[in-house]
Formats: sequence, C-alpha cells, structure tokens
Amino acid sequence: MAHTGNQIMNGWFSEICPMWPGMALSVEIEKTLVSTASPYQQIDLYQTRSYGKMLVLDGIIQLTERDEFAYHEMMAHVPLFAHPCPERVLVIGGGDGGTLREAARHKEIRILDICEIDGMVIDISKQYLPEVACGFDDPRVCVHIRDGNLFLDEHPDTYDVIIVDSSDPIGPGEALFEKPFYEKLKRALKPGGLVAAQGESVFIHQETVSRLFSIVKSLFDTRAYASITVPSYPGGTIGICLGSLGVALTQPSRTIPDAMQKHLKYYSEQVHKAAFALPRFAKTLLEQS
Ligand code: SPM
Repeated sequence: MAHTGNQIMNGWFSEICPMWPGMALSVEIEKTLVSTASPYQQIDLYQTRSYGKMLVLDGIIQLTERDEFAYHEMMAHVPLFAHPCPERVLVIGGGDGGTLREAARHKEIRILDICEIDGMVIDISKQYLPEVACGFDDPRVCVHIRDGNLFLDEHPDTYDVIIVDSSDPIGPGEALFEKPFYEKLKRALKPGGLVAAQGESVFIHQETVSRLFSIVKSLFDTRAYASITVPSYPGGTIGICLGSLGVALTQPSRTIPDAMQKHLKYYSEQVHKAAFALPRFAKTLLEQS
C-alpha cells in the first residue's frame, strides 16, 4: 500500500505525496462518508464544502463531483473521436465509472469492457457517486474485476481503443506505467487501434512524463500528449499520453453528434485540437524523451 502523508486538520484534507514534494492540495471537508481499506488500497470518500463528494485512494484525490467532467470527457472523447469507428473498447482502471459514462455516449461502440482490479471502488462509487458510476448501467458494458496486465495477456488483437484511467504510479497503479504493460497494450490493439493513458503533469512530474512518453515512442509510430485542466489535481493539470497504430491523434476524425453535444461541458472539436498545443518547455521535454 502506498504511503502518503495526507491528513485532515481543522476540517481541511491535505493531499501530501512524495510524487509532488513540497506542495499540498487542500480541500475543505464537511463529512467523511466512507473510510475503509480494500485488499489493494485505502478508500476514502468525503463530502466537501465546495467540490461536492470527493473520492480519495491511498490519500490521493481521484475525482470531485465538481470537476470530474473535465478529466472524464477528455480521457474518453479525445481517443474515441480520434478513432474513425471504435467498435470494441477497453477501459483499464476507472472503477468510479466516469470514463465509461463518457465512452458510452459513442454509439459506434458495440462492446465496452472495463478491467478494474479493485471491486470495492466500483461498489462505493455506485453507492455514493451515482452520477459518475451511471457509466456501469450501459448494456454494452462488461465488468472484469482483474489485474489489467493479466487481462491484456488474454486479449491479443482485440480492441480499437484502450483507455488507461489509472491512479498514480504508486500503489496498485505502479505496473501501469512500465514498458511491459505498454507492450501488452500494443498487442491487444487491432490494426489501426490506439491507446490513451493517464499521463500525469508536465509541470510537476517531468521525470515520470518523460519516461512514459519514451516508452510510448519506442512502441508507437504515432504518438502525442494532450493536456487537461482539472483544479482538484495538483498543479491544476493532468495529461493524456497517446499512441496509435497509424491513426492520427491530434484532431477528431468524426463530428460530434447533436445528441452528444448537449451533455458535453469540456470537450469540443476545438478543445481536442488545442489540448495538444503544449507550452515550449513541455514540447522540448517530450521531444527529448
Ligand atoms: N476516473 C478517475 C480516476 C482518476 N485517475 C487519475 C488520478 C490521478 C490522481 N493524481 C493526480 C496527480 C497529478 N499528476
């Protein structure tokens, strides 16, 4: 289990983590709704004063009800609109259901698998975060409570799009940032397929981002890195690291259907393209990775 120094003091939760030393993100909380340990991690759920409910795994904020739409819309729609026809899709991690909720808006998808190692995250999200976990209600969704690495071994040449909605590379998410995992992701893709993974922050995790991007570069001819603004992640940004077997990534290949438009609060065609416009230091970092 990962050890973070997070603490609650005078009604404020502070996220303190060795991955971002010397800084802490604090959120005022009103009530602890869940505090329990699964076989994999500590799971806490808080009612906050101004960010709605907040899910915390091993002391690290995973989502708040107020801003989860930004992360989930981008994690789902950037890869799914980049692909011309995503029929079979896999989400690894993402046990809260938010990425599934957004992915399910794509009518092209016939099979929507999710492989999450910790079934307790799913159960708690269904009970306390129904507007996020409603992704599990879609009839195309098939839930696999498994280790993502093992699951991929059994599914070669299967998916058009794989989305890795992981926690950070400490605790159960650690193996999802290693080259053997990316080799398995590549093997699990159909020709023309693509992968999109939670890519940390170019501001505060340069070493991690550089290492992750160099893995993607070594395996995928087409690769790119996008940035998302999410206030409740440290530094206020998080990235998506993408690699494809030939499909262009930096612009949507389909138009957004009218029925979907009304649900979107963050993703648009313009935002898809703009997310890949990175500041100079980040561009240099990725070029040199
Ligand atoms: N479906 C939500 C799961 C969240 N996955 C990402 C969580 C990342 C939390 N840490 C952010 C650190 C910033 N680099």
